[in-house]
Amino acid sequence: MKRFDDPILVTRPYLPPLEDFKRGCEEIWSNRWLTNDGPVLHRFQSELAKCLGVPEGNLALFVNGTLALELGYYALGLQGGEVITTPFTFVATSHAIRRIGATPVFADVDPDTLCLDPAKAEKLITPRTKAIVPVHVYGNVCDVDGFERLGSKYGVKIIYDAAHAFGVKSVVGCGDMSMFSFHPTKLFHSCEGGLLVFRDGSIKERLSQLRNFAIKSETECVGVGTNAKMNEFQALMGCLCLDKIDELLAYRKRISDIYKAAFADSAVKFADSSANHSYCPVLFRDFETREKVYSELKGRCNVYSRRYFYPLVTDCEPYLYARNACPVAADIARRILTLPTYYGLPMEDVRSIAENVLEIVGADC
Ligand code: T4K
Repeated sequence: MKRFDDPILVTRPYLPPLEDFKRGCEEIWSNRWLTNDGPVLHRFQSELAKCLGVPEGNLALFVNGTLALELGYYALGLQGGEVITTPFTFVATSHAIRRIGATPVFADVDPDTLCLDPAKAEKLITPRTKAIVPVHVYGNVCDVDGFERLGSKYGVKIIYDAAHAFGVKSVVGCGDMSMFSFHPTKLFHSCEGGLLVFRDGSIKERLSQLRNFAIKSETECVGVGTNAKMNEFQALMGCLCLDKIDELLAYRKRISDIYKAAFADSAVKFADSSANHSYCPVLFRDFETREKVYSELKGRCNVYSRRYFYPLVTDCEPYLYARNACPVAADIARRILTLPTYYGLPMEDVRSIAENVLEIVGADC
C-alpha cells in the first residue's frame, strides 16, 4: 500500500503561468476597469463563443454557476411552478430552483449514466410543471433525445445543469438552456464563474439586466435583479485557461484510461462515461466497502477522495419532503466515490491510487 508524503486531493485547479496572469493584470490596471461588462469579459465571451461554436448573442457570463442557474430559471419564468430534477447532484441545482420560488420535484436516475431518467421524469409531469432540469452528472451525457421529446410533448422548458460538462461538445446548444460552472474544482475555470448558453437569443438582454440589479439605463430599473456579474480578473483567468483546454482534456483522458484499465476485471465499477473526464467516479459493492475505501485512502494513503454526491439532495434538510422518492439514486449515493483527477497529477500516482483501492477492497471481494 503506497502512502503519499504530501496529501493527494480529489482535485486541484490548473493555474496558468503567473507571468501571463501578471501581464493580463497590467492590461486591467491600464484600463482601470474592474467589473461591469469590461473589455476582458467581452474578450472571454467572444473566445468562448468561438470555442463552443455558439453565437455571442446566445451566451452570457456570471460570477458563478449557482447564480447563473438562478437567473436562468428566473428569466425562463419558472417561479411559482414545479421543476422536475434529479437528487443525484450538488445541492446548487435544487437550491437555485427553491431560491426563485419554484418547487423541486425529484425523479430517479438511470443506473448506467447516473443522470435523470426521462421515463421517470415523465411520470411526474403535471399541469404545474414548468420545466425539467436534468444534470449531466460527472460530464456523463443525459438522454438528450428523451428530454427533447418531453419538452415538445408537454410544452415544458428543458434546462440542463451542465456544471460538469464543459468540453463535452455534444451537450452545447441542447434544450432551452445549459449552465456550465467555471469553479476551480472544475476541469476548466475562471476562479469562479458560470456560463449560460440559451436557444432563444432574445433573452440575452434580460439576463444581462438581471445580473446587474435589473438596471436598464441610468434612469430605469426594470425588475428585481441581483449582482451576479463576472469581474475582469475572473475573465482573465478564464481566457488563460481556455488557451490550454485541449491539453487539460487530453491529460484527464489519460488519467481516466488508467483507472478504467485498473478496475476493468475487478468488483469496482468505473462510472465515467463522459467525453471530458471531469470526475473519476467508482461504484463499490455496498456502503460499507465505500466507507472503508474512503477512510483508508485518507488514513493509510494520504489520499482525499470525495463522496460526490452523498448525502443525496433528498436527504438534505430542505428537501426531506422527497426522502425515499428515488431508490436508484439513493443506492448509488451510498456506493459511489470520486477519485483524484486533475491536470498535473502524475500518472504513476494514479496507478498507485488504483492499486491502493483494489488492495483495500481485496478482502471484501
Ligand atoms: N451544479 C452542479 C451539478 C455542481 O456540481 C455545482 C458545483 C453547481 C451546480 C454550482 O456551480 P458553482 O456555483 O460552484 O459554479 C465543490 C464546489 O464548490 C462546487 O463548485 C462544485 N459544484 C461541487 C461539486 O464541489 P466542495 O465543497 O466539494 O469544494 P472544496 O472546497 O471541498 O474543494 C474540493 C477539493 O478541491 C479540495 O480537496 C480542495 C481542492 N481545491 C479547491 C479549491 C476551491 C483546491 O485545490 N483549490 C481550490 O481553489 O464543493
